[in-house]
Amino acid sequence: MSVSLTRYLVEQQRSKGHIPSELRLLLEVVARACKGISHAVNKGALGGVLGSAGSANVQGEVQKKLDIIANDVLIEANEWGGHLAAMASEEMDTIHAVPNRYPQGEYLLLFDPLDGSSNIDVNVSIGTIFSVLKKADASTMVRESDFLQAGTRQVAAGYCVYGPQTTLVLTVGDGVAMFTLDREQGSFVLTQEDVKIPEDTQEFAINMSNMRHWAAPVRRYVDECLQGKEGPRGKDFNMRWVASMVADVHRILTRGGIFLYPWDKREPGKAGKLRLMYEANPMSWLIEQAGGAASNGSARILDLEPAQLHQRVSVILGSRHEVERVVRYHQETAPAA
Ligand code: P6P
Repeated sequence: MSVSLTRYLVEQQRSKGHIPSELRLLLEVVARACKGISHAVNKGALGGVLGSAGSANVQGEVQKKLDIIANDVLIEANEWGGHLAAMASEEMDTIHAVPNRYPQGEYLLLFDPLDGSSNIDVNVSIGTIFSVLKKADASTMVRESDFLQAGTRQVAAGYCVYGPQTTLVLTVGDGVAMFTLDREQGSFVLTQEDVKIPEDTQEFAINMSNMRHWAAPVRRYVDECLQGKEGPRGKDFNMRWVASMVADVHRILTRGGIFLYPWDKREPGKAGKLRLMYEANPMSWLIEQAGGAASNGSARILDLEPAQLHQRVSVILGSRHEVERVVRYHQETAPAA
């Protein structure tokens, strides 16, 4: 008997008391929105959804048509449910408060509606990343500052990867579960629960073209991996880089590995490329819930107190022993306190 996402969430609610009904409803609405995005993505050229939208987002990046479609699908799906106070997206400058014509809820939804956009037109896996927080004070009008909470405050986090399968990966703080979209039934079916990442790995993921810009600890770590059996690690490593965080993280959750998008000296004032609130925090919680680790090189990502909604962060996450090694290398080169 297959277990649907709905049944899994009801059982989580009933047996573990982990998720109130409003949060369960929210997660089911997000999953339904991801189904809609998957449908649009799968149409590709047939749906006239490829290519640039001719606009730029708050990050100054060229928006793809599907970026905007995915954002609109998530906004429209989540506005009326009564479980949200507001939403925040990589594609929107500021928060989107639930319109007054709908009931306001206590949850805050953050998302990167379509991560990995550079891969859309070349038919490589992309995905939606989402994070759920609770509004601290239910009595006040929702503001951007309500979103500025550390990753440890998340009540749910996940992503949906649009690849050979459409797979929803979710945590509500009781481990990580994976649900594969059964297109015949039109529902997400539980295909793995209690996901665990091996503590060691022989596979690293980083954009090697940036090597000359990395800080010394990252350079040392990657150099040692490249030296293989003859080097200090005494084993050979493999390298992967999809340039879709969702795809790289899904591989790591499935078979282990380490993912690095570190600070580099191309723009020294920028902490990193990836965004803390709707990329690094949800992915870091999933990785930790699966037994891995996630650091910015000197601190646990989930402990970082955000100052801005779209702030960036250096990301090193995956198999625990490998992340700890990279952090150790940073500590060994950190200026004496
Ligand atoms: P680069 C996609 O644009 C993204 O935000 C992540 O999904 C991905 O890991 C990274 O950027 C890829 O960056 O510089 O290798 O293209």
